Amino acid sequence: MLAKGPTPSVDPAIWRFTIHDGSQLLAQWTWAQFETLPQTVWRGDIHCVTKWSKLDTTWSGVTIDDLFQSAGVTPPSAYLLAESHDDYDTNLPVADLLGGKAMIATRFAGAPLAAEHGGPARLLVPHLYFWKSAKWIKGLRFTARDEAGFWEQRGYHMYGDPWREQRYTNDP
Ligand SMILES: Nc1nc2c(c(=O)[nH]1)N[C@H]1C(S)=C(S)[C@@H](COP(=O)(O)O)O[C@H]1N2
Ligand SMILES: [Mo]
Repeated sequence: MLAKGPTPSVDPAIWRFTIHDGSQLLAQWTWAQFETLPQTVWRGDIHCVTKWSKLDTTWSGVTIDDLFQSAGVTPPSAYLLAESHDDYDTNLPVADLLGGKAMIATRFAGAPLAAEHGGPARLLVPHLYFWKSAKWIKGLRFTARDEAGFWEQRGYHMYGDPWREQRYTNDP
């Protein structure tokens, strides 16, 4: 799929990253605070839902484990929505973001993440289809149930496992 809309420009001076449980704010960081969090490098392949894969990419940023740990957040539910500055969102099981499987990426191939690819910060969940990797991310919101995000409300799969080719809502 294409981008939902034009590339938003997100100024690090006013950038905030938040974690909510429903409407309740659990934690927030400014860009300067976020940059002091532990940095992890991830190298591997990513898969778009349409056809392409990009092999051997290198990203760095903050793992969701480190993010929750630095905020003292224990997940209050099993699902969340990743929310973005272009009003995009996408749903994920919390378990799929833990154990080093996902990060808030701020660098690609060693350079600051380009705005076109979600800079200054995007979610990276490489084991799921790439629409789950929300660009221009502004926060994570725990939800009591698995709530459909932007593409999931428009016919795409709630989970999106590329190995099982879970593209559309009713794909097994
Ligand atoms: N905020 C936001 N994130 C998004 C999208 C979007 O439209 N808005 N598109 C998704 C889709 S469909 C894909 S394939 C990837 C594309 O990432 P790329 O532009 O870095 O290749 O971003 C995903 N994340
Ligand atoms: Mo896509």
